[in-house]
Amino acid sequence: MARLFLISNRVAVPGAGGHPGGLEVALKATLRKHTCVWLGWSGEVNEKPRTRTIERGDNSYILADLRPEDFDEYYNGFANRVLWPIFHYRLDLAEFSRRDLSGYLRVNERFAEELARLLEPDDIVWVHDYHLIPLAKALRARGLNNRIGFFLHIPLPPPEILTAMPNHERLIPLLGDYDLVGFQTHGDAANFARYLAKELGTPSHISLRLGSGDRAMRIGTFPVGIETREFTRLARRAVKTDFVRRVIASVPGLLMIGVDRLDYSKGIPLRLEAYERFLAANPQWHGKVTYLQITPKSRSTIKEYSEIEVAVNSAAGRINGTYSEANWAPVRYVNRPYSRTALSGMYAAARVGLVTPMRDGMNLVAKEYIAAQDPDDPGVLILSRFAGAADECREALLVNPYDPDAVAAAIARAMAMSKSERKARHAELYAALLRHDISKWGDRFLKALSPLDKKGALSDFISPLGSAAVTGSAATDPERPPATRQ
Ligand code: GDG
Repeated sequence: MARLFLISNRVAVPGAGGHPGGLEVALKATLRKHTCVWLGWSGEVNEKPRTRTIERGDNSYILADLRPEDFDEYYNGFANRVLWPIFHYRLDLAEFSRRDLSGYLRVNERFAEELARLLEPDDIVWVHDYHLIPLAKALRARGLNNRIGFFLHIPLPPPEILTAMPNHERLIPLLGDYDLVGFQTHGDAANFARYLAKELGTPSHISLRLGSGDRAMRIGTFPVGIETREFTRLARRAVKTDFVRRVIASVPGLLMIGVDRLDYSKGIPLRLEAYERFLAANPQWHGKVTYLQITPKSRSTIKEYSEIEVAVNSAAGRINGTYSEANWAPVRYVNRPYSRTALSGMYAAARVGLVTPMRDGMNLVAKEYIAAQDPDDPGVLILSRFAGAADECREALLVNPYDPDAVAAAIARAMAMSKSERKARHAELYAALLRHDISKWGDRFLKALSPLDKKGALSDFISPLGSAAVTGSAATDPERPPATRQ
């Protein structure tokens, strides 16, 4: 029977602990349904790298160590200090001295080598995220003709930004060796098609042929979702636990919640500034609202990440210093992770969910917040229009995260919103979540990747690019705000 090979930078082995992340959540259902082999970096750095295999049920997890220079050049270097900032539209944070691709390509070769030893001709390969763009090329060079798909979890910027990336002309066209390249939103997919049209002169068409030979690379849109109903059930149980009851009892008035990895893309400093402006403009809410920001640290060895840590600490301290009373602090800033159950209960207890990334591929926290709400008395989601989730969550209060006054106004509006409006918005949001439930996500991608799928049978999955993608017309403009009632 064909196996499914999942390849990503990090591998989440069940029961092994580790940092929470969107990828783990996204792949859960796929791992349950298929016989999978999940290969990636073990998280360990060794002069003499080892490769270990762990078996869990029907699935195998292959964990490869990195050499110190690989860690430095591939992970800390090209992936996190060039690709991550530029794909999140932050040319100002990209380290152009890290332009050297060699370490990045070397690790991709290493993963390809491990895979080539294991793959049977009918196995399917599904590669995840920006760390592994060249993997298909490295596999094809070893003579492998398996179906290979790629999914980008983070945004893809327009060619005007992407072409400022060092070595983009060597890297981005390598996606042409995949059979299917998937994105979170139509905007990201349209950006890719525009890049190909501009840089390679490829006709912008739903089925693109890149490189030589007869392999057709296709582009599709596959918005990542969550296990909606399961998360709703989890939250319903969690609000009754002692832990969540104690959190609720300790908060005077209403709770507002933010949950993000400590990452500059998530917009935490400007979000705090918006809250500060809300407090300044709305003294009637003093003592009656508490903002709980849960922020597990990530990538703390990178300078930009330690800088953001300092900025967030100082903003939270400043707000509390200015507005706290003996019996109330406006901000609770927590730097540690919580269990998924505890998180779901805290989402459920919060009247407002504040999700304001400057740019985000999708953002699962927004979806989890919606799923956790009690439909008879739901909270309000404030969501950045620059999160992929904004395409689906049109009944959230959509905000521009660069404009703290607008976010402050949205907080005031959310706090005062009538129950009937909250219920109406929540019902629409919940229906949108079910339409893109994660239980269907892996199936949709794998069906589109399957060799049985003839060209034209893919219309469900393929973004409506057409020639509009080349001209950047309003029909595919990624910046075009979705319709909203706000
Ligand atoms: C990438 C893309 C895309 C967070 N803190 C804790 C915790 N989390 C969980 C959340 C959520 C996940 O981590 C974070 O997912 P996001 O989607 O918000 O963000 P990234 O990690 O940046 O993920 C993103 C995603 O991939 C999937 O495609 O949506 O745009 O950047 O599930 O709940 N989980 C636990 N404790 C915490 O303290 N247990």
